[in-house]
Amino acid sequence: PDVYDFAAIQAKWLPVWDELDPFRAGREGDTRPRKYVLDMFPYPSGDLHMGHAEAFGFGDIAARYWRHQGFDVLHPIGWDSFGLPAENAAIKRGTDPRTWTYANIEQQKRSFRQYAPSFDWSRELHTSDPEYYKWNQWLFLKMYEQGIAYRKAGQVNWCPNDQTVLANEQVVDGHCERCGAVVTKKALTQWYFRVTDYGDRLLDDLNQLEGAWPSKVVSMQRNWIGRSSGADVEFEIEGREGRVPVFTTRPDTLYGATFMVVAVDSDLAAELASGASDEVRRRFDDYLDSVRAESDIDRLATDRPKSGVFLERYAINPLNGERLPIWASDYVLADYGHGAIMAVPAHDQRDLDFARAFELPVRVVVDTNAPVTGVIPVIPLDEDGNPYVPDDLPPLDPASTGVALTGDGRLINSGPLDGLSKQNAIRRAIEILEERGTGRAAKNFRLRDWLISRQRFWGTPIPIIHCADCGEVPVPQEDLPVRLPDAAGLDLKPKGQSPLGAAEDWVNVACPNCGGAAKRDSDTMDTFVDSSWYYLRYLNAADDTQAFDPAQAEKWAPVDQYVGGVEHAILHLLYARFVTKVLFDLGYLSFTEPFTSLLNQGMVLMDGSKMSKSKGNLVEFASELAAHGTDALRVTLAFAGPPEDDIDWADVSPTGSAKFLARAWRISGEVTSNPDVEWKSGDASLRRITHRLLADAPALAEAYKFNVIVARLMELVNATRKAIDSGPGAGDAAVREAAEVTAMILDLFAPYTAEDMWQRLGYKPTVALVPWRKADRALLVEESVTAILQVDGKVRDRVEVSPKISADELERIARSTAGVVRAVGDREIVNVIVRAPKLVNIATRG
Ligand code: ANZ
Ligand code: ZN
Repeated sequence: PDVYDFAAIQAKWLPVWDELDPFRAGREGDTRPRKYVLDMFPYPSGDLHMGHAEAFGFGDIAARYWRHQGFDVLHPIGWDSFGLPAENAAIKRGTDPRTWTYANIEQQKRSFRQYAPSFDWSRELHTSDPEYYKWNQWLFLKMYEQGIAYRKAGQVNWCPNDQTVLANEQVVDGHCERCGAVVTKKALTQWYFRVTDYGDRLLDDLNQLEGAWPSKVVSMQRNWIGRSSGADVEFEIEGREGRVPVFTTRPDTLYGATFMVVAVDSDLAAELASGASDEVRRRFDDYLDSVRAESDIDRLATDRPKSGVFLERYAINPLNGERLPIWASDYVLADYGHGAIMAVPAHDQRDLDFARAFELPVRVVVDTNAPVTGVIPVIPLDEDGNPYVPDDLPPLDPASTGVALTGDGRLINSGPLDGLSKQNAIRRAIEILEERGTGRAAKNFRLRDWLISRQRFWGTPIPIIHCADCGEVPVPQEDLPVRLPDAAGLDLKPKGQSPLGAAEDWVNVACPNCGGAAKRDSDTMDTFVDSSWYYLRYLNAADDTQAFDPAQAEKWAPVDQYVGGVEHAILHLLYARFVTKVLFDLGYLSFTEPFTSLLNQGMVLMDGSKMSKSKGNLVEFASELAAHGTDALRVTLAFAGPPEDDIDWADVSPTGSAKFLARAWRISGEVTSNPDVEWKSGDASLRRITHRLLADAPALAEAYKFNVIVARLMELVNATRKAIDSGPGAGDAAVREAAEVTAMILDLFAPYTAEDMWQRLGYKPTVALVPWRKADRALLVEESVTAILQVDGKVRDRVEVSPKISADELERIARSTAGVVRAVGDREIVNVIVRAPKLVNIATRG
């Protein structure tokens, strides 16, 4: 008998595909239109897991789909192979991170081979190869030339466990993203990329991605960039030269400022404290020590008691000349805005909490009880929860209620601003500040510059040489790559300084500028630099003369379909977007967004929770692959639900998928008609099912409704079975047509089975390149009939309806048509006769 043996089929076709090399993109003379389909490249931390199987399965569906649509599809693969896990594993095992990394890559490659994504393997890359990271260094130096890469001293996030700095993005709720340790602050000189210069563009260009990226990702990016608008206001400080700017979103409340707060860990605070009395200085130093250990999240939390030290100094309000006492506190952050604020306790909750804690004055300047045109006033509640009547009420008193008035209202106690609404007062205040030269409109970003230096071994060396005489000297282009030294003999254990600093032969060099003794920068780059532009390297991965070829980028990029996990919703995507804009500005690219559309796949769960070794609920990719085969695994993942949803492995059935595949495959062996059979002679009802799928699948695929396509394939296979067993039989043209279409569409999900079916149907490989069959329009039209609608025997209207319409439905439609409604008027309906689908007659009286 005809037995479906997935292992035999896999073994049969792999070498054939190797031979045919059908997925190589961009061949000389290929005139097909192009698509670039990319999966986020894997990190080689072990073998592939079910998450990879899912994500790469979806990416491959897209790649195969576009090939059937006649596109030359670029679908490359590589490895994101630098990073901490390799280094930590190496430390644990006492080996070279290289050994561990490349062994894992080999393992993953073997698994990918079985899993058969339609990759163009000729473009394989590893970011830890000098051939790749050379171009990270090139990119760094380009940015250095532009002033986009720069070094500065500052308080940085420090992971005491990994003994390395972290970008803000890598601190999650005050903890290290990788190891979970509580992140502290440390004063260090580090390298940064000036992402903040791109804040507006990173934000505004998100509009282009609306609808093509998951809306959740777009809004996460928006929040992360966090643009706020307001004003910079400059304050003089008594007994001090120069003016101090503060950033405020509420310049309208300037008359309500009653004190100033400087970040306790800012330079200004240190300067002001150094001139204060011994007593104040001591209190300030103690306070600063206690604050150092806190995370920013804690510092900004609204629900903790306020703390601070009065510095015995005063600022002068530029609008009304008032003296404002200056306090140092932790609730103002040193690196946001200007690290100092004007405190308006009546209208800002944190300022109010502080004022109440230290008995500072509270002055209301916006009467939020006064109605503002066009704005529905929020009706305030009294202590018993009853609404105040918002008429002729005095403004509320935040000093006693403890609740700041943040809403809209009319300005009071504010000289030239009195009577204005909040928005108008903001505008007017900025005008006044600008007239007097003591402030201006300003905006601020939550986004910080990207801290890119790491004190670890397994990354791209920063191509800078430090010379006592010449300062920072870029490594000349012809000396790139700056290769990593051998790990042997180096102590990779984290100790706060880069292990590279101890590689004497490596670190000591002649200054390229003056020839004197100099040292290499011993830090390595954040691995997010590697992944910020890798999509361009695939275009000519073997080129050793340039990072990427702008002409190839013009042809292929940006990426048409990007697939990957939502865990990269902020960091990776933001950095790739940033670097793309930098390369655009440098003239290398003609587009500014790297990924035109994005699919975030869900997670593979087990019994509703994340799989992990420690929970003992790990479903291993390798064992599932061995048990069910590639095709059943891929069909199972695609059929489980919409790709964005999580898949619970306890709820799915790879055996069910295997049965479906066997059914489809058996049909291909039963077809008795020849390939040149006249389609039109086939059974019309089976043909209709086939052609509806051909017509619907493209829109379904492009909307990522892969599970629906699988369901429709199952329906088609069942209908074909029926046609063979109890219909026109295996020799009918429609049976052959259905089997061929099944094979072609099944290629998206089950490439081995599809290929074998294709051969059994009498064709040569490969089914992957078979053009999508055109749906026959004539088989698609839902036939319709014209129903005649009569009132008292006269034809009053006509409607097009389905031949299968029910009497009730037809009556409902008839009663609502314009012609019938008009004819009935206000007469009483006494009788309705329905002859579906052709006729309705309504009898009236009155
Ligand atoms: C006066 C004021 C009055 C403010 C008022 C708010 C309400 P976002 O929207 O997050 O940008 N601020 C400015 N710099 C700060 C810093 N380094 N640390 C902590 N807070 C800081 O917030 C801007 C507002 O946060 C600014 O506007 C400032 O307080 C405060 F009724 O100025 B505002
Ligand atoms: Zn020098």
